Amino acid sequence: MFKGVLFDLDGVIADTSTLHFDAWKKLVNNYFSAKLPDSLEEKTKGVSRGDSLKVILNYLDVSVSDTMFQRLLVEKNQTYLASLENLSIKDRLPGITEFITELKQHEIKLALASASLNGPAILDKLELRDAFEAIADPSKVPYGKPAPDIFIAAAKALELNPRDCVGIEDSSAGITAINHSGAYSVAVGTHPELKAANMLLASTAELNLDTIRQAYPHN
Ligand code: G16
Ligand code: MG
Repeated sequence: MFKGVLFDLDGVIADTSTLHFDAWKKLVNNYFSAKLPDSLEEKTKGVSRGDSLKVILNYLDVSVSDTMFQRLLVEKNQTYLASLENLSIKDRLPGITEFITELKQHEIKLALASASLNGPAILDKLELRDAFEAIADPSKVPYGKPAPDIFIAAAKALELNPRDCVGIEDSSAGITAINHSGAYSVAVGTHPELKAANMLLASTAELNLDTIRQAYPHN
């Protein structure tokens, strides 16, 4: 049986992933009078703020000065934070409250493995901060997702080997990261690239201890 669960945040715990892309779309409209295709959303999911901006500038085929790059990051975050203003317990994704309760009842430890620098503030708004034994700091790991660093850091913060942990993700970058960390990967969503996960669930509503326990290979 696994001893820890390493949670992604946006798109797994909180209904915030479209808010990120909405903020990018607004930024690109304001600064470049351009529209981003929906297909770009998957390429920015789970990817750090700076790496997401690189993906977007590459798509637009524009280069900007370092000063402008920083300004764009600040402005995107301001838009994103404004959209979080009314975030509350109601924005926990379906099944998350029940799943976390089940994990706690079985004394399974929880860690956050999000790329978001806003992770702790979002957990506060969702009233979930106390449920987590550890929050891995994305600013302290050398490489972001799809590198495994944040999942390795999250397992370490729980004093566990990644092999004894399950990682849960909604992005293909995140599934690659979990797979390379050594943890057992569970994807939630329907994007074809999520098929690289050890277990694929259509949505967070399907997360439950028994389903994962039965498939987990190191029992
Ligand atoms: C999230 C989102 C990404 C976002 C990243 C950084 O990752 O999926 O779209 O770019 O965090 O967020 P912030 O700008 O708030 O630091 P995750 O890992 O929680 O899915
Ligand atoms: Mg995510």
